[in-house]
Amino acid sequence: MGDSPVTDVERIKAASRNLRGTLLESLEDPLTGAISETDTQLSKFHGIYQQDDRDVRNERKRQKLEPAYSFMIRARIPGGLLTTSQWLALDRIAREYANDSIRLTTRQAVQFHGVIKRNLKQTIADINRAALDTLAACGDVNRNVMSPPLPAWSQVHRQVQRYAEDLSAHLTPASGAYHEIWLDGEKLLSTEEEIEPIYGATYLPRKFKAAFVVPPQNDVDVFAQDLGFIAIVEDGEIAGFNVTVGGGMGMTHGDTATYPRLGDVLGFCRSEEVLAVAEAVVTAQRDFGDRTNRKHARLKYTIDDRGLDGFREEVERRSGVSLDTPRRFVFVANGDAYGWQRDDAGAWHYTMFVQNGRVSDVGDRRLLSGLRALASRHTCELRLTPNQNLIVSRVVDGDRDAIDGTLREFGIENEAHATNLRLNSMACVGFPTCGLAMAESERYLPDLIDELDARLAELGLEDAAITTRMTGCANGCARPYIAEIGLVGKAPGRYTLFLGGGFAGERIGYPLLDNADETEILDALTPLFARYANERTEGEHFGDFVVRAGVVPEISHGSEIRAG
Ligand code: SRM
Ligand code: SF4
Repeated sequence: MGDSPVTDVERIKAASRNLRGTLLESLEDPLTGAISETDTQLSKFHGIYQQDDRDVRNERKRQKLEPAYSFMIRARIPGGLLTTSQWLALDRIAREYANDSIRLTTRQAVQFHGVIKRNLKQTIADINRAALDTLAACGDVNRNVMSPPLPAWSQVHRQVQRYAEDLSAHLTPASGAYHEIWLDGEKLLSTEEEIEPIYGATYLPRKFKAAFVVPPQNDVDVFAQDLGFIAIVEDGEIAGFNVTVGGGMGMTHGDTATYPRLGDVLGFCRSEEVLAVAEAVVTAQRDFGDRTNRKHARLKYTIDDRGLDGFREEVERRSGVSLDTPRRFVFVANGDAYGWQRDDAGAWHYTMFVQNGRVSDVGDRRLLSGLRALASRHTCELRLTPNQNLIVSRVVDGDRDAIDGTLREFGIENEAHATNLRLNSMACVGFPTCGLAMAESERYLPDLIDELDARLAELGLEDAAITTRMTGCANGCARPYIAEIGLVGKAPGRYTLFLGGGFAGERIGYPLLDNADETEILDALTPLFARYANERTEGEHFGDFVVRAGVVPEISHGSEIRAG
């Protein structure tokens, strides 16, 4: 760091008057479907990304036309908890302003794609009318706080959800910019007096992510988070939380200074200390994170640079909390548990597979219409999962059959389309909307799963549940580095193949093949599946097997994969 200048984004934030910039002027400019370049950075803090349709980018350029600009809007939904009327509002927005689809994300939120500039304000207003918002869904602030969506212990999970909502509220920016710009809120005459008590005028050096989790399910992938709270449940009560820090997935192909990293357990805190500890972690990162290099600005690098012990002392000093020795916990899986399950209070929950989070009507599988019918007809809650799926939640005994009927009517019951491999797969958005995609992801993984399924079936492994995650670039939005099979896009049709991630999200995989096409990927995996069929021990997961069999080395810190 030293005397290096701060990044352009830092300068934009500093001059933005707490995220206002010239967004109002940009929205009113009728000459372009875009907003100004500096506003594209600020709009992220409001949950809005400017994009252009990459399928038609070159053709429009040839015709000397402006790119086909539209906007992605991300709503913030702590713990992914929605009422049926909120779902119906999202469904309306998808059909009126977006591309007839709702995209469930890997952080229990939803995205709309294809909203044009002149519909932005109305879309944001409609989201807020449904008692949701988009503020801080993106940007250099704390993002959507995750919380486990599938209750086993209804009381414990309800409490954890409340902690997630409290943390989300505590870390929401205080700036009035969002209300002024999108909701016609009163404009401050001067922003000089407006204080961001936690973030300050330049917010955080980079994005920041937090999650709560209740073992033994690691569905939120707590080790991929900047900040995690692992609930320690004793005698049916929450005794407190183990705090994790420094997880993160993003890296850059070929840049050996970047790497995915698992969070470290910092210590144990009592429930009433959660907000103080979280705020101390956030402000320490605010003050010590690298503002001169965005590729080195996440908390994971701050911790590796300063050391975990030094960071713990800083958090204890700032929070006034003395962290205890971490308590014991065990995770068994980082995926979702599908189908019907009953919680300890007797309510039922149906986890529905949503391929790569895309809720739309395709052929006989009418997910958008089916969920609209479900939300209109039945009494339930909807929970979005961190694996891009959806849970029809808190269903009473007598309603199960009716809900099963609705699922069948629209062709959206799990049995209709999913093998275990598919149920354990996810892909990031990628083309055509993501400006950073280097290879297909959401549009390609289903076909690759067909190929892999065929090979598994030939080996009698049709029931194998192997986590398979694909991303269109190395940013890691589907957390591929902790999948048992991770495919990370490098160029059109080419991927880095990571193997050996832990089934419970507790180990990073190793890059076995680089820049591989489909044939090379299948040629590498097929003999390994055959060995797995013959040599695995009872209950052994594929990721553990490839490490035990010496196919790939065990990775204990993400920086070890630099050579790969
Ligand atoms: Fe992500 C950027 C989509 C979860 C790491 N991510 C992006 C952008 C906004 C591209 C951009 O900056 O222009 C993508 C928009 C694509 C589109 O067209 O919609 C995008 N990220 C997503 C989503 C929608 C993927 C999905 O298929 O579900 C997820 C939205 C989550 C949410 O609701 O908030 C999403 N992104 C993640 C995760 C997973 C997680 O948070 O658990 C990660 C890895 C964890 C982490 O943050 O380390 C992730 N996204 C990134 C990064 C790399 C950050 C880094 O430290 O290097 C970028 C690029 C960046 O920030 O510069 C990025
Ligand atoms: Fe886009 Fe890359 Fe994230 Fe996929 S991993 S959504 S391609 S930024």
